Parts: sequence; structure tokens; C-alpha cells
Amino acid sequence: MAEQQKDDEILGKAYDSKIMRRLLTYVKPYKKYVVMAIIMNIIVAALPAVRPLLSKIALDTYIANKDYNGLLMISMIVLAVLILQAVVQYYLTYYSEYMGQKIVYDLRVQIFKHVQKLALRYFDKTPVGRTVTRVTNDVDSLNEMFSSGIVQVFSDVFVIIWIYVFMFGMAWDLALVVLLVMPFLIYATMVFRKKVRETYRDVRKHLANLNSYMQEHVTGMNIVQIFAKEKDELEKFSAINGEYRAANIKSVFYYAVFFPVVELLSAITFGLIIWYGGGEVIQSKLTLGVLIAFFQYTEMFWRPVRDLSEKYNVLQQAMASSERIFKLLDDETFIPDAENPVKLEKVKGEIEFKNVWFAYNPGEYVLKNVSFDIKPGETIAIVGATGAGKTSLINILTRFYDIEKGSITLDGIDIRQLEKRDLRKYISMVLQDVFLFSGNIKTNINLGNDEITDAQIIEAAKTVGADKFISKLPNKYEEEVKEKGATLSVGQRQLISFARALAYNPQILILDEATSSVDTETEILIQEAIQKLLVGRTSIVIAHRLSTIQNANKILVMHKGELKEMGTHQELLAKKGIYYRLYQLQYKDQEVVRTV
Ligand code: M5T
Ligand code: MG
Repeated sequence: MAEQQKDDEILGKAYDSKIMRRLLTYVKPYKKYVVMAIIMNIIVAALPAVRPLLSKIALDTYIANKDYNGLLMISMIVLAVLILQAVVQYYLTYYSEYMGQKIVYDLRVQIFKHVQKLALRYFDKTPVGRTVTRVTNDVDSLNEMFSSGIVQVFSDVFVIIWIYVFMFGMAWDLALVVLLVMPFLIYATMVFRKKVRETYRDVRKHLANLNSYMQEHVTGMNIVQIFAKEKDELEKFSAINGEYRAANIKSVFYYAVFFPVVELLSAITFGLIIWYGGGEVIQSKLTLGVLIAFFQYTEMFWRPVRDLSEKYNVLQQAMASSERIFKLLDDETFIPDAENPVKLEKVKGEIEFKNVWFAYNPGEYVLKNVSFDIKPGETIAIVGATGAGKTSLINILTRFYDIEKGSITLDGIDIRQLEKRDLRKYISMVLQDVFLFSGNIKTNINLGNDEITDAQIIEAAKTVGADKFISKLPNKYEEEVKEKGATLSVGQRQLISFARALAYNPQILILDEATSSVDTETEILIQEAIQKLLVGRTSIVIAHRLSTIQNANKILVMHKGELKEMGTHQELLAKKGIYYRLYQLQYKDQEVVRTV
């Protein structure tokens, strides 16, 4: 959380050349559109600046000389300029947006690909919302920059340049008078930018607070409701919400001051033109047409100035977002593949742990000097108290994490010498907490793998005893699975995950039995399912119910990260050690299960 806040507080300069260079690599494939956009920008910016010139010609040349035909012609030209402007504007808007969307699409794909490669360690330390925000909000603010921000900044700058070019062309001394207010304008803009930048950091910070509070409470709504915490939580939310509001109002304040200041400067410019330009007209040094054209130019001049200061925000946000996105893309919390990996065409399923030490956090060993082996086709069971390190044992076998010391081998080859994909291809895993994706029952069993046919899916479900409840669902295997399977019971979800493991027909099967209890009937179903799953494979079963494992070839007893006892059910009972005590404690429960 602390780190998340730090991230969200990244201020970002409005322009950071290092970040910009990196961003440009994403623009490169769409160079064509960029060139087009720039050309169209120059045109779109110049066209409005032509209008005062035309009005000057109309006044000074045709109206002054009572030339109706000339006046008609100039009106047609004005109309044509307007139409041309509309057309170019259309293409400019469309293609800028088109380019922006293409760029952010590429970027989103790249982020997703990268996130998929990250090791579990990354996900352990990163709140979900933070990763999601990178792909959504942050990418969106880049889109805004690419599609409107940069384009707008370009066109605003061009408009200002064109206006000056035309003004100097018409009457350079009057143009200099207009230029007089520029230093004040630049100063006001600089102060404004600085202030907005400061408040922006506050706004971001409080928004991040609001988001994470909201996210947590929506997820844990059942706890809030059951403990009747609505009122307390609402008060806390109101406080956070209030801070966010205050930060926003503060930033609005600077806008509220800045825009009237710009108005005031514009009024002063207007006054100067009337005073100086009017005087020149009286002295016949200047035509009325030029004076009126200048009025129009100064009027036109302020819109891009205001726009620019607003776009400053867009640019700044985009820079900050890019910085966060690049930080994620540069995060290399990977589980590395060996440089010259050993290819495994077939596996027998022999596993050996040799003096394995492992820690999630450096120095805090959760597995200490663990050694054991599993022969092909054997079933071993792991038991032990909660937190003993059972799940950790299988987390390192699948290389979700790498070990600190010792070695783990599959068919005599160190698993770090294998490609992760290869290693995991041979392993199916039923996790302690079942995760279902949105989709339907079928896609949750084959995980979208088309090589697994419908017949195989149904076969797998039948084998583990899931078919019974699935066939009673209104849409059977097509029944929709919503929000992580919230509409299914815990036991049903577990049976689906068994079917999933079986459908993939792995050589090595890992079962991390759920701690949550299910009803006796489901319990029996699950026991039977497990027995069927184990046949003919190397299996590791983490069991909380000792009844599951009495037939195991070998039982490992874990205690505080150490392997304390190892042997068959009978051998361990005879030993009268930890296993014996565990068995005694559970004995009553076992009786209940058996007698029903
Ligand atoms: C063993 C710690 C946990 C415990 C020890 C999964 C996980 C565990 N731990 C972490 O620090 N980070 C993690 O991601 O490691 O935990 P375990 O291996 O999950 O224990 P278990 O499977 O035997 O327990 P249980 O409750 O599933 O029976 O100190 O804090
Ligand atoms: Mg566990």
C-alpha cells in the first residue's frame, strides 16, 4: 500500500525527454499518421487566421470602393475556407484518435504479456488494483495524450504562430503592442502551472486512497454487513471522500484564478489596440480593416493560450502514467528459464527433494533442509499443522518460487534446467482455494483448450463424480459461471477443479486439499474422486483429513518447515510421534464419516 501511494504520487514533468523517447517507440509504427496529423494541424491552425485577413480585404478593398461583385467573391472565399476547415478538422480528429487507439492497444497487450510472465512474488507484494490501474487508467491517460493532447498542443502552438505571422504582416507596430502583454501572460502561466502541479499530487494521493478503500469494502461486503459495520465504514469513507473533495477544490481554485487573469490580460490587450490602433486610424496611418482584423486576432489568440494551460495537465498526467507503466514493464520479477534448457519429451514422474531450503522473504525460512523422494506412480501424502509449509512444498516444485538452497529434480534433472512450460505441462494441480473463471462449466474444465473434447470433459466429470450435479443444472455443461463461481457451493467448485486436473491427464498430480469442510455426502464424493485421480500417476496429496491418505505409499509429516517424520500410515502410528497425535485428535471425526 505504501508503495502504491508512492507510485500514485509520481508527479511527472509535463515533458520528460527520456520518457518521451521511449513513448515514441510506440508511435513509430504509425509514423504515417503522425506526419499526416502534423500537416493537417498546420492547415487547421492557419485557416482561422486567414479569416481576419479576408475581412480586412472585404472592408478596405471592396466595401470602401462599393464593389458588390468583389464583396460576393470574398464572401464565397470565406465560406470555402470554413468548409475546408471543417473537412480537415474532421480528418485530423479521426486520424489522431485512430492512431491513439492503435498505440494504446499495443501497449495494453504488451503490459498484459509482461504481467503474465511475472513471478508470484510480484503478485504477493502488489495489490491487485495497482496492476489493473496500469492497464486501464494509466493507458487511458496516454491515449488522451496521443489522441488529443499532443495534437491539440501542436495546433495551439501553430495557431499562435500563425496569428503573429499575419499580424506582423499587416502592421508590425501594432503587433508589437499586442506582444507587450506576453511577458505577463507567460509569468501568470508559470505560476499557475507550478500550483496546479502541487495540487495534482494531492488529488492523486487521495484518489488512490478512495479507490483502495472502495475496492476492499466491495470485496469484503459480507463481513461489513454481518458485523453491522455499515455506519462505521461509511464514516471512514466520508472522511477519505472529504479529503479527496478538498484536494480537488484546491486545484479548482487555481483554475478559477488563472482564467479570469487571462481574461483581464485579454481585455488590456483589447484596450491597447483601441487606444494605439484607433489613434493610428484617426491619423490615417492605418485602415479600419486592419484595426478590425487585429480585434479578431487578439480575440482568437486567447483560446489556444487557455487550451495550452489545460493541456499541460494532460501531458503531465500522461508522463506520470508512462512512468508508472514503464516501471511495471521494467519489473523483472521473473522465474528465469535456463539458457540451454534440457528438453523433456516424456516423463516417468520421479521426484527428489534434496536438502531444500526455501524462504518467501530472504532469511525467513519456511522450509528447512527438506529431503525426500517419490518413485514413479507413487502417492505420497503431506500432513502437518496449519502454516507448517505444505503448500510451500508444492509451490517450489512447480517453480512458482525458486528455492534458496538444495535441489529438486524431476527424473533426475534439476527442475531449474527445464523450461517452466515443459515442467508445468506434466503437472496438474488442484489448489487449496479453487479458482473459477467467468465462462461456463465446460470452459472451466478445459480452460479453453480445444484439444480437450466435450466427450473427454464429460468423462473427466463423471470420473470425479461432478457429473451428477452438473447434469442437474439448467444448462448442464454450458451453465454460466459467474464471479469466481459464486453461484456454486464450495464442494461443487472443488469437484470441478478435480475434473479440470483429470481432463489434462497429467503424469504428476498435486492435490492441496481444501481446509473448509464440506457436507458428508460431498466429502465421500471427494474422497472417491481423489482415489480415482491418483491411479497411475505420481501424486502428492496434501491432506487435512487423514482418512484420505491411509493408502499413500509414504506420508511426510511437516512441522514448522521441517520434515519430522516419514513412513506409511502403520509405521507412523507405531512410532507414536506427531502423526500418531494428529491421528488421535482426528479419530472422532473419522468415525463420523465412516458410519454415515
Ligand atoms: C508456510 C508463509 C506462511 C507460513 C509459511 C503460501 C505462502 C506462505 N507463507 C508466505 O509467507 N507467503 C506465501 O505466499 O509460509 O505456509 P504454507 O506452506 O502455506 O503452510 P501450509 O500449507 O502448511 O498451511 P495450511 O494452512 O494450508 O495447512 O508461515 O505465513
Ligand atoms: Mg496450505
